[in-house]
Amino acid sequence: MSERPFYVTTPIYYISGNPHLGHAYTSIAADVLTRFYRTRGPAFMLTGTDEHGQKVAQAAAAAGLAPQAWTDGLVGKWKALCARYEVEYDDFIRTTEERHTRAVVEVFERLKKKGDVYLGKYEGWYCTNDETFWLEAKLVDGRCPNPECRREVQWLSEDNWFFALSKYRDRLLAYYKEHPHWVRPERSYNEMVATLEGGLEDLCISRVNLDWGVPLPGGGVMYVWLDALLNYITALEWPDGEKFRTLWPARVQLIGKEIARFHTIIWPAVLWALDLPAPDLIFAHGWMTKDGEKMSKSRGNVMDPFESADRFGADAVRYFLLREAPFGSDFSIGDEKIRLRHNGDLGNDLGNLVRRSLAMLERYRNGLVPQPPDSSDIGERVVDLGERVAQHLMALGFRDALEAIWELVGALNRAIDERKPWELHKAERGVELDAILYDCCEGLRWLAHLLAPFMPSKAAEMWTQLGLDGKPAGDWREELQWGGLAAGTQTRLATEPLFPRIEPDAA
Ligand code: ME8
Repeated sequence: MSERPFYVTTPIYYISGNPHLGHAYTSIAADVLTRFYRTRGPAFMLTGTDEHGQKVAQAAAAAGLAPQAWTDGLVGKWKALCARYEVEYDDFIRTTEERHTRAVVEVFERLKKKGDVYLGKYEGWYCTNDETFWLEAKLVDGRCPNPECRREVQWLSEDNWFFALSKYRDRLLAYYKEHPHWVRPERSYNEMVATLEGGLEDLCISRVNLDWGVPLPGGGVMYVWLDALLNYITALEWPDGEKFRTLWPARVQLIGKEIARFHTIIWPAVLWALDLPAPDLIFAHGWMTKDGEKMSKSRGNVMDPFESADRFGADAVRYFLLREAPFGSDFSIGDEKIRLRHNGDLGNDLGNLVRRSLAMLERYRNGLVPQPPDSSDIGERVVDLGERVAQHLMALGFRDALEAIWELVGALNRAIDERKPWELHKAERGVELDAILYDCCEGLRWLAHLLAPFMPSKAAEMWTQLGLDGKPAGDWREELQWGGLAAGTQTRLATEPLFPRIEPDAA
């Protein structure tokens, strides 16, 4: 491919506690995209942990630990979350690593040299939970104006460094107008344009009275948000690294919608101040809600992602998260919802299809894939399915992609119900029996390819049951040609169903 490699990032998560399912959501979405793009060429996924700032320092202090000891103790859990959900990142950056802190200081020096950073006095409020500076006029009833937070804020009167953000306002507005798709979904785009039209203040970028952060020449530490945003380039060894040269600008940066302002106003301005291009696309996805509220640690309504994976299987949770709602929308989640989709879409539709297709093949043809029929209705109907699913994925339409894949699941199940292979067998109509059996197996091969980014383990199991070596891989544009499954392939139906039924919680 002539295009540059696909580079996707997730936010780096605050290491102020254990991960919850909301954190898994973004990382899984990034992994699905990366796995898809890897079928077509080189791809690189970055994730990591945001380890500085007051919020992390307070969590460490509450646990009676020094911040570094606290983050060292927790980072394994965050990596384990990725492992549990088979999120195969290419790099995991911690903002306490030297490769990062060194580059952060370099950014500061360059911005200063350029005249985009100046010394001033910050007199105003600070919300530790959101790690955000708020001017007096913005507060709501004297509290953090973020409706999701509304916590008490802290008064700051500090001599700090400022970034000349206001200088970039016109360029930002022009960029938004010229690139109407660079921030998605549209709701976020419109909100950010409105923010820009309302005017921009310069941004305080240091904390002179804190010591948990990247130390700046002359004292104080870098403001945690600027420190954090820079991870997307420090991990690539900006300024001179080969990775940086080949991967930047990122093709997609995934974030939750609550951090859109940092990523779509501050971040591009900082990049421009460094003479770097903005990323191609920032996608601000919706929130997972529980009992009507955003799932978050501070609300105490979190789901433990390790428990969910133990109960439903990591692949089923991955499927649920991306099938339940369009990526830009909020959606509510709960065990019962996951269970119903598991038993329905996965168990009844997909799992049963695998089982009955391969069981009939075993019974009537000793498990050997027959000759492909001269023509296949199903093959003709799905001829462009791979391309359609690819297009949905490129537009981050995960749900649309899965719905398109389920057209094939449905078509195969209906074909079995209508053509009744058991009757064909009884009536010794071998040619017709071979035709439906072949279509089912070939359809399963397609499904394994199409589902591999979403459910890597289950897709690999389907592949093995089909008697194929390795795992489903390769460019769909080549692999998804109807008739690709070789006649004579010895299939191996597993004894266990692919998605064993899960009973309701006894509680
Ligand atoms: O904001 N639904 O870190 P964070 C969907 N360190 N996604 C959710 C979610 C939910 N209920 N809860 C969390 C920070 N997320 C900063 C980011 S980046 C330079 C610095 C996901 O630990 C979602 O991706 O608060 C959200 O943006 C992120 O976790 C916030 O993680």
